[in-house]
Amino acid sequence: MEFNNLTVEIEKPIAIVTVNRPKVLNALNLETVDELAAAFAMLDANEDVRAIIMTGSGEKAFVAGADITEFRGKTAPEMFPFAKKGHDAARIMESMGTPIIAAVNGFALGGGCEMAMACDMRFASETAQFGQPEILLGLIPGMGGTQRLARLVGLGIARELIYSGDRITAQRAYEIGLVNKVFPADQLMEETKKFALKLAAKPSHALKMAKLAMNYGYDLSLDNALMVETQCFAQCWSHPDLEEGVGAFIEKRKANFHPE
Ligand code: CO8
Repeated sequence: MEFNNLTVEIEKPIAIVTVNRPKVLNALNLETVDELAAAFAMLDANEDVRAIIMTGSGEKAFVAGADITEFRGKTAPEMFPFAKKGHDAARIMESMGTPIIAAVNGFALGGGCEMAMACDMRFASETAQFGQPEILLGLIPGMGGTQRLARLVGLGIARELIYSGDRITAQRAYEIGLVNKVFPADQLMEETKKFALKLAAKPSHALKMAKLAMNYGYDLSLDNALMVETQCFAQCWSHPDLEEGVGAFIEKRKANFHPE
Protein backbone atom coordinates (compact mmCIF):
# COMPACT_ATOMS: atom_id res chain seq x y z
CA MET A 1 0.00 0.00 0.00
CA GLU A 2 1.37 3.44 -0.99
CA PHE A 3 0.97 6.47 1.27
CA ASN A 4 1.55 10.15 0.51
CA ASN A 5 1.85 11.35 4.09
CA LEU A 6 3.12 8.35 6.05
CA THR A 7 5.87 5.82 6.02
CA VAL A 8 5.22 2.29 7.23
CA GLU A 9 8.32 0.22 7.97
CA ILE A 10 7.96 -3.41 8.88
CA GLU A 11 10.85 -4.74 10.95
CA LYS A 12 9.36 -8.07 11.94
CA PRO A 13 7.90 -8.55 14.51
CA ILE A 14 7.24 -4.81 14.87
CA ALA A 15 6.16 -2.01 12.54
CA ILE A 16 6.80 1.73 12.68
CA VAL A 17 4.21 4.18 11.36
CA THR A 18 5.68 7.66 10.87
CA VAL A 19 3.58 10.68 10.00
CA ASN A 20 5.69 12.34 7.35
CA ARG A 21 4.78 15.99 6.80
CA PRO A 22 7.74 17.62 8.57
CA LYS A 23 7.30 21.02 6.86
CA VAL A 24 4.03 21.49 8.76
CA LEU A 25 5.22 19.67 11.88
CA ASN A 26 3.32 16.54 10.75
CA ALA A 27 -0.07 18.29 10.94
CA LEU A 28 -2.92 15.95 10.02
CA ASN A 29 -4.79 16.86 6.86
CA LEU A 30 -7.77 14.72 5.95
CA GLU A 31 -5.72 12.55 3.60
CA THR A 32 -3.29 11.75 6.43
CA VAL A 33 -6.14 10.76 8.75
CA ASP A 34 -7.50 8.44 6.04
CA GLU A 35 -4.03 6.99 5.49
CA LEU A 36 -3.52 6.37 9.21
CA ALA A 37 -6.82 4.47 9.37
CA ALA A 38 -5.80 2.38 6.34
CA ALA A 39 -2.26 1.76 7.61
CA PHE A 40 -3.39 0.54 11.04
CA ALA A 41 -6.09 -1.69 9.53
CA MET A 42 -3.49 -3.14 7.15
CA LEU A 43 -1.01 -3.79 9.98
CA ASP A 44 -3.67 -5.39 12.16
CA ALA A 45 -4.29 -7.91 9.41
CA ASN A 46 -0.56 -8.76 9.21
CA GLU A 47 0.12 -11.64 11.60
CA ASP A 48 3.86 -11.04 11.43
CA VAL A 49 3.41 -7.62 13.08
CA ARG A 50 2.92 -8.04 16.80
CA ALA A 51 3.53 -4.49 18.06
CA ILE A 52 3.43 -1.07 16.38
CA ILE A 53 5.18 2.21 17.08
CA MET A 54 3.62 5.48 15.92
CA THR A 55 5.86 8.54 15.64
CA GLY A 56 6.44 11.74 13.68
CA SER A 57 9.17 12.60 11.19
CA GLY A 58 11.86 15.14 12.01
CA GLU A 59 13.10 16.15 15.41
CA LYS A 60 10.55 18.78 16.26
CA ALA A 61 7.12 17.20 16.22
CA PHE A 62 5.15 14.06 16.78
CA VAL A 63 2.02 15.69 15.31
CA ALA A 64 1.25 19.42 15.81
CA GLY A 65 -2.50 18.86 15.45
CA ALA A 66 -4.99 18.89 12.65
CA ASP A 67 -3.88 20.89 9.62
CA ILE A 68 -5.27 24.30 10.47
CA THR A 69 -5.11 25.43 6.84
CA GLU A 70 -7.98 23.01 6.10
CA PHE A 71 -10.26 24.79 8.59
CA ARG A 72 -10.75 28.12 6.91
CA GLY A 73 -14.05 28.76 5.12
CA LYS A 74 -15.57 25.45 6.21
CA THR A 75 -19.13 25.06 7.49
CA ALA A 76 -20.42 23.09 10.46
CA PRO A 77 -21.98 20.37 8.26
CA GLU A 78 -18.64 20.01 6.43
CA MET A 79 -16.70 19.63 9.67
CA PHE A 80 -18.95 16.94 11.12
CA PRO A 81 -17.64 14.19 8.77
CA PHE A 82 -14.09 15.56 9.24
CA ALA A 83 -14.25 14.94 12.99
CA LYS A 84 -15.97 11.61 12.41
CA LYS A 85 -13.06 10.42 10.26
CA GLY A 86 -10.64 11.26 13.07
CA HIS A 87 -12.77 9.33 15.53
CA ASP A 88 -12.98 6.36 13.17
CA ALA A 89 -9.18 6.24 12.82
CA ALA A 90 -8.74 6.37 16.59
CA ARG A 91 -11.31 3.62 17.09
CA ILE A 92 -9.47 1.38 14.61
CA MET A 93 -6.35 1.87 16.74
CA GLU A 94 -8.20 1.04 19.95
CA SER A 95 -10.17 -1.92 18.64
CA MET A 96 -7.35 -3.70 16.81
CA GLY A 97 -5.55 -6.46 18.67
CA THR A 98 -1.99 -5.28 18.05
CA PRO A 99 -0.62 -2.94 20.74
CA ILE A 100 0.45 0.53 19.59
CA ILE A 101 3.04 2.67 21.38
CA ALA A 102 3.26 6.39 20.59
CA ALA A 103 6.91 7.51 20.49
CA VAL A 104 6.31 11.21 21.08
CA ASN A 105 9.39 12.93 19.72
CA GLY A 106 8.27 16.57 19.94
CA PHE A 107 5.02 18.57 19.81
CA ALA A 108 1.91 16.44 20.41
CA LEU A 109 -0.76 19.11 20.19
CA GLY A 110 -4.49 19.03 19.48
CA GLY A 111 -5.13 16.11 17.13
CA GLY A 112 -1.53 14.99 17.78
CA CYS A 113 -2.15 14.60 21.50
CA GLU A 114 -5.44 12.90 20.61
CA MET A 115 -3.78 10.39 18.26
CA ALA A 116 -1.19 9.66 20.96
CA MET A 117 -4.01 9.04 23.43
CA ALA A 118 -5.61 6.53 21.02
CA CYS A 119 -2.37 4.52 21.26
CA ASP A 120 -2.05 1.96 24.05
CA MET A 121 0.74 3.87 25.75
CA ARG A 122 2.93 6.92 25.26
CA PHE A 123 6.71 7.13 25.54
CA ALA A 124 8.09 10.67 25.20
CA SER A 125 11.39 12.40 24.65
CA GLU A 126 12.40 14.91 27.33
CA THR A 127 11.83 17.63 24.72
CA ALA A 128 8.24 16.63 23.88
CA GLN A 129 5.38 18.97 24.62
CA PHE A 130 1.72 18.06 24.98
CA GLY A 131 -1.45 20.11 24.87
CA GLN A 132 -4.94 20.67 23.57
CA PRO A 133 -4.59 24.25 22.24
CA GLU A 134 -7.83 24.22 20.22
CA ILE A 135 -9.42 26.83 22.51
CA LEU A 136 -6.84 29.33 21.22
CA LEU A 137 -8.30 28.85 17.73
CA GLY A 138 -11.91 29.27 18.85
CA LEU A 139 -12.69 25.56 18.79
CA ILE A 140 -12.50 22.46 20.96
CA PRO A 141 -10.74 19.10 20.60
CA GLY A 142 -12.45 17.04 17.89
CA MET A 143 -10.58 13.78 17.75
CA GLY A 144 -11.57 12.46 21.15
CA GLY A 145 -9.64 14.85 23.42
CA THR A 146 -12.63 15.95 25.49
CA GLN A 147 -13.19 12.30 26.38
CA ARG A 148 -9.86 10.45 26.34
CA LEU A 149 -7.85 13.10 28.21
CA ALA A 150 -10.22 12.95 31.20
CA ARG A 151 -10.12 9.16 31.15
CA LEU A 152 -6.30 9.23 31.31
CA VAL A 153 -5.59 12.09 33.70
CA GLY A 154 -8.93 12.81 35.44
CA LEU A 155 -11.56 15.44 34.74
CA GLY A 156 -9.95 18.23 36.78
CA ILE A 157 -6.61 18.28 34.96
CA ALA A 158 -8.31 17.63 31.60
CA ARG A 159 -10.44 20.74 32.16
CA GLU A 160 -7.32 22.74 33.08
CA LEU A 161 -5.56 21.76 29.85
CA ILE A 162 -8.54 22.03 27.48
CA TYR A 163 -9.91 25.33 28.88
CA SER A 164 -6.48 27.02 29.02
CA GLY A 165 -4.88 25.57 25.88
CA ASP A 166 -1.61 25.49 27.85
CA ARG A 167 1.23 23.31 26.65
CA ILE A 168 2.92 21.02 29.18
CA THR A 169 6.35 19.38 29.25
CA ALA A 170 6.98 15.66 28.95
CA GLN A 171 7.87 15.60 32.65
CA ARG A 172 4.54 17.13 33.66
CA ALA A 173 2.74 14.78 31.24
CA TYR A 174 4.48 11.90 33.03
CA GLU A 175 3.47 13.25 36.45
CA ILE A 176 -0.22 13.44 35.49
CA GLY A 177 -0.25 9.97 33.89
CA LEU A 178 -0.53 11.09 30.27
CA VAL A 179 2.88 9.62 29.49
CA ASN A 180 4.22 6.21 30.56
CA LYS A 181 7.97 6.83 30.24
CA VAL A 182 10.29 9.74 29.40
CA PHE A 183 13.69 9.31 27.72
CA PRO A 184 16.46 11.60 26.47
CA ALA A 185 15.61 12.48 22.87
CA ASP A 186 18.42 10.40 21.39
CA GLN A 187 17.26 7.28 23.26
CA LEU A 188 13.51 7.52 22.62
CA MET A 189 13.32 5.34 19.53
CA GLU A 190 15.76 2.72 20.79
CA GLU A 191 13.94 2.40 24.13
CA THR A 192 10.53 2.34 22.46
CA LYS A 193 11.67 -0.40 20.08
CA LYS A 194 12.98 -2.40 23.04
CA PHE A 195 9.61 -2.22 24.72
CA ALA A 196 7.75 -2.97 21.47
CA LEU A 197 9.90 -6.09 21.04
CA LYS A 198 9.08 -7.09 24.60
CA LEU A 199 5.34 -6.86 23.78
CA ALA A 200 5.86 -8.65 20.46
CA ALA A 201 7.33 -11.63 22.32
CA LYS A 202 4.19 -12.04 24.42
CA PRO A 203 1.46 -14.47 23.34
CA SER A 204 -0.32 -12.20 20.86
CA HIS A 205 -3.81 -13.67 21.24
CA ALA A 206 -3.75 -13.18 25.02
CA LEU A 207 -2.42 -9.63 24.58
CA LYS A 208 -5.26 -8.90 22.16
CA MET A 209 -7.81 -10.26 24.64
CA ALA A 210 -6.31 -8.03 27.37
CA LYS A 211 -6.49 -4.97 25.10
CA LEU A 212 -10.07 -5.64 24.03
CA ALA A 213 -11.25 -6.40 27.57
CA MET A 214 -9.81 -3.10 28.78
CA ASN A 215 -10.86 -0.94 25.84
CA TYR A 216 -14.40 -2.31 25.52
CA GLY A 217 -14.99 -2.78 29.23
CA TYR A 218 -13.81 0.64 30.40
CA ASP A 219 -17.03 2.57 29.79
CA LEU A 220 -19.48 -0.13 30.80
CA SER A 221 -21.08 -0.76 34.16
CA LEU A 222 -18.87 -3.03 36.30
CA ASP A 223 -21.25 -5.98 35.78
CA ASN A 224 -21.17 -5.62 32.00
CA ALA A 225 -17.42 -4.93 31.96
CA LEU A 226 -16.78 -8.09 33.99
CA MET A 227 -18.86 -10.02 31.45
CA VAL A 228 -16.59 -8.66 28.67
CA GLU A 229 -13.58 -9.77 30.73
CA THR A 230 -15.13 -13.23 31.25
CA GLN A 231 -15.63 -13.62 27.49
CA CYS A 232 -12.08 -12.49 26.68
CA PHE A 233 -10.63 -14.66 29.49
CA ALA A 234 -12.47 -17.74 28.22
CA GLN A 235 -11.44 -16.98 24.63
CA CYS A 236 -7.80 -17.54 25.66
CA TRP A 237 -8.61 -21.27 25.67
CA SER A 238 -9.44 -21.05 21.95
CA HIS A 239 -5.78 -20.42 21.05
CA PRO A 240 -2.77 -22.80 21.25
CA ASP A 241 -0.76 -20.16 23.17
CA LEU A 242 -2.72 -21.07 26.30
CA GLU A 243 -1.71 -24.72 26.13
CA GLU A 244 1.89 -23.66 25.40
CA GLY A 245 2.10 -21.16 28.27
CA VAL A 246 0.46 -23.40 30.86
CA GLY A 247 2.36 -26.45 29.57
CA ALA A 248 5.69 -24.62 29.78
CA PHE A 249 5.01 -23.62 33.39
CA ILE A 250 4.08 -27.15 34.43
CA GLU A 251 6.98 -28.73 32.51
CA LYS A 252 9.41 -26.09 33.89
CA ARG A 253 10.58 -24.91 30.47
CA LYS A 254 10.51 -21.62 28.55
CA ALA A 255 7.32 -21.07 26.56
CA ASN A 256 7.73 -20.87 22.79
CA PHE A 257 4.81 -18.69 21.71
CA HIS A 258 5.98 -17.76 18.24
CA PRO A 259 7.77 -20.73 16.68
CA GLU A 260 9.37 -19.83 13.33
N1 CO8 B 1 -1.52 23.04 10.91
C1 CO8 B 1 -0.92 23.54 9.81
N2 CO8 B 1 0.35 24.00 9.79
C2 CO8 B 1 1.05 23.91 10.94
C3 CO8 B 1 0.50 23.39 12.12
C4 CO8 B 1 -0.86 22.94 12.08
N3 CO8 B 1 -1.47 22.38 13.16
N4 CO8 B 1 1.43 23.47 13.10
C5 CO8 B 1 2.53 24.00 12.55
N5 CO8 B 1 2.31 24.29 11.24
C6 CO8 B 1 3.25 24.86 10.29
C7 CO8 B 1 3.46 26.34 10.54
O1 CO8 B 1 2.44 27.11 9.96
C8 CO8 B 1 4.82 26.56 9.90
O2 CO8 B 1 4.64 26.64 8.50
P1 CO8 B 1 5.51 27.74 7.66
O3 CO8 B 1 6.95 27.28 7.83
O4 CO8 B 1 4.99 27.60 6.28
O5 CO8 B 1 5.25 29.06 8.31
C9 CO8 B 1 5.56 25.25 10.17
O6 CO8 B 1 4.54 24.30 10.48
C10 CO8 B 1 6.49 25.34 11.37
O7 CO8 B 1 5.75 25.81 12.48
P2 CO8 B 1 6.15 27.13 13.32
O8 CO8 B 1 6.99 28.05 12.48
O9 CO8 B 1 4.91 27.68 13.92
O10 CO8 B 1 7.08 26.47 14.42
P3 CO8 B 1 7.31 26.99 15.91
O11 CO8 B 1 8.41 26.16 16.46
O12 CO8 B 1 7.46 28.47 15.93
O13 CO8 B 1 5.96 26.64 16.69
C11 CO8 B 1 4.11 25.23 17.35
C12 CO8 B 1 5.57 25.30 16.84
C13 CO8 B 1 4.03 25.76 18.76
C14 CO8 B 1 3.71 23.76 17.34
C15 CO8 B 1 3.21 26.07 16.40
O14 CO8 B 1 3.46 25.69 15.05
C16 CO8 B 1 1.74 25.87 16.66
O15 CO8 B 1 1.20 26.44 17.59
N6 CO8 B 1 1.06 25.06 15.82
C17 CO8 B 1 -0.35 24.87 15.91
C18 CO8 B 1 -0.70 23.93 17.04
C19 CO8 B 1 -2.19 23.78 17.18
O16 CO8 B 1 -2.91 24.72 17.41
N7 CO8 B 1 -2.69 22.52 17.06
C20 CO8 B 1 -4.09 22.21 17.16
C21 CO8 B 1 -4.75 22.29 15.82
S1 CO8 B 1 -6.52 22.06 15.91
C22 CO8 B 1 -6.71 20.39 16.14
O17 CO8 B 1 -5.76 19.66 16.20
C23 CO8 B 1 -8.11 19.91 16.27
C24 CO8 B 1 -8.17 18.40 16.11
C25 CO8 B 1 -9.48 18.05 15.46
C26 CO8 B 1 -9.32 16.80 14.63
C27 CO8 B 1 -10.39 16.63 13.66
C28 CO8 B 1 -10.32 15.27 12.94
C29 CO8 B 1 -9.27 15.06 11.92
